[in-house]
Parts: sequence; structure tokens; C-alpha cells
Amino acid sequence: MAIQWYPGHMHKARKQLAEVLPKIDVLVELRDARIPASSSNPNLIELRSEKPALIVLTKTDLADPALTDTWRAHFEAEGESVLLIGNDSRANAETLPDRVRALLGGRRQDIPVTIAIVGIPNVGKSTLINQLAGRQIARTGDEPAVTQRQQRVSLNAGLSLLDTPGLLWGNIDNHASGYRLAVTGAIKNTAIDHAEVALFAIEALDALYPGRLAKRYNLSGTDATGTLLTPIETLEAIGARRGCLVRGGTVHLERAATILLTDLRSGLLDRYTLETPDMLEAEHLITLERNAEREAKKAARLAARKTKRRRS
Ligand SMILES: Nc1nc2c(ncn2[C@@H]2O[C@H](COP(=O)(O)OP(=O)(O)OP(=O)(O)O)[C@@H](O)[C@H]2O)c(=O)[nH]1
Ligand SMILES: [Mg+2]
Repeated sequence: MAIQWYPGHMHKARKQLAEVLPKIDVLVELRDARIPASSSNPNLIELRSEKPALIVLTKTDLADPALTDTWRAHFEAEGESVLLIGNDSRANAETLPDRVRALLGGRRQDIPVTIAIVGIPNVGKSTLINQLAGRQIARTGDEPAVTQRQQRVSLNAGLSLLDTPGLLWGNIDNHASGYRLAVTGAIKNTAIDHAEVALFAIEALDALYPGRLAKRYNLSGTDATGTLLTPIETLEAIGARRGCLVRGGTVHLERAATILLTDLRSGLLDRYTLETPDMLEAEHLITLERNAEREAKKAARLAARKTKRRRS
């Protein structure tokens, strides 16, 4: 099932962002380095239009360094300016004011600059603002939708920063992107089926980082006949190892899934990136095909209804 989470406050926040946009000099869009394409909000690309923008890949300390390089090169080849920030490289954030002024053609230091910090929920917007402000001015937290309204913060260097609520979009039509957003913690826990998301994560990790789950949870990785475990068997094996058993010895899948997702989000499963530019290109074609099929079915239904009406 496709994952969707677009609560009322996000719809309102999107409208409010559009309203303040004329007063913004530069948009700084934060994307999660573990899912650099899936965390790119199409609504922001639309809103941005011709406005100068800087892409910040955050949480690089949790992402696969080789794939972070690949994605940086990919975005730069598309003409974007990219900055990498992680808990292992927070000093990079200090270069943000200069990067922004460079985007404005080297605007003089004494002319004020207003920057909107935007991006998906839980990507690290408020954390970045606190770092640049040098004090805890914006509320942060390890769950999505901590910030629910805009907050303006003025810095000494003539910079004004706007913290904004995390934004998703109404129709996440690449289903894999929806799951990746859920795995990495951008979707509220109550809006997802943990077992379903964990099964997606297992399949993705097995494809990109074979053997990692077996190593972390001390699993053999194969069944008695030597056949590789399926995702559901892997989840059951993780649950059995972690004592998620219910009466009769069956595994409580939801509990096993929650353990796996918590480990994945906190970096206990080592650094990973869940997508490559090639994967996204292939998925884009699948999405286009699915959308075309849906439109064709809709058109056929409408035509059939018209014919029926004409006959009666
Ligand atoms: N590992 C890691 N964690 C980070 C990084 N940046 C932020 N975090 C953590 O990510 C969580 C979310 O950070 P916030 O700054 O609240 O995220 P936000 O984008 O403002 O989230 P919303 O307001 O909900 O949209 C917090 O637990 C932060 O400590 C980073 O670079 N690396
Ligand atoms: Mg915030």
C-alpha cells in the first residue's frame, strides 16, 4: 500500500511558505543524505521557481559515504549547489552564510540576507538553525512535525533565518520513496504499518548491503536447506533473537519491526543509503507507467458510463 502523510498543518505551512517567499533571498533545502531523491519535495521545487537555492544533504554521518559522493556529483551535474552536513562534520554548517552570499553574486556583507530553511520533517532544519544561532532557539526532537509554525531568527552577520515546519506532499506517487521516507523517520509512526515498512527495509538492505542484517542480529541468513531467508523470515528471525515472542512461540512482527526501524534510524545498522540515481530513474519510469495505466482506466470508465447513459 502507498504511504501518505499530509496532515492539515503541512497544507497550511505550505501556503504560508508561498506567502513569505517574495521576501526570501535564498531557499536552503535540506534533504536526508540517506534518501537524497526521495527527500526532495516536488512542491518545493515548484515553489522555488527561479529563486537561488542551496541543497544541504543532512545526516551524512548516517549515510553511505560513497553514495553521498555519488549524489553530490549527480546534483552538481544538474547545476545545483550542494553542502554536506552531518554530526561528524557540523563545522561545514559554518560555511553556509558564505555559500548563500556566493549564490547572490557575492552580495556585500552589510546588505541583509533572508534565508528560508525548508525540507521534509525530521531532516534537521531546527538543529541547523540552532547551530548557526549558537543557542537553542528552535525546538528540535527525534520525531517528525516538531516545528509546526514558522520562526524567524536573526543572526549577527546580517542574516535572517526562517525555520519552517517539515513539509511532505499530498501524493507520494513513487511508492518506494514513501517507504524510504518512513524507514528514515520522516513519517509519523502512527501513520505507518511498522511491519510493512520493516519488510521494505529488509529487502532494500539485502539488495544494497547483503549480509548486514545477519551480522547485526547474529542470524545465519539462510534456512535449513541453505536457501536465503525471505524478508518475512528475516523479520521473524530478528524478532526471535530479540525475544519478541507471543504465546505459542510465534513472533510479534510489529514489535520486531519497531526494533529494526529504531536500530536503522539511530545508525546501529551502520551507515546506509537507500537509493542510487539509477534506481530512481528506473522507479520514475514505473511511476509514469502506473499513472498512465490509471488514467487509461479512468478514461475507459468514463467512456463506459457515457455509453450506458446514452443507451438508457
Ligand atoms: N545523526 C544525525 N542526527 C541529526 C542531524 N541533524 C539533526 N539530527 C537529529 O534529527 C532529529 C530531528 O532534528 P530537527 O532539527 O528537530 O529536525 P526538523 O527538520 O526541524 O524537524 P521538524 O521540525 O519535525 O520538521 C533530532 O533528533 C536531531 O538531533 C545530523 O546531521 N545527524
Ligand atoms: Mg523543526
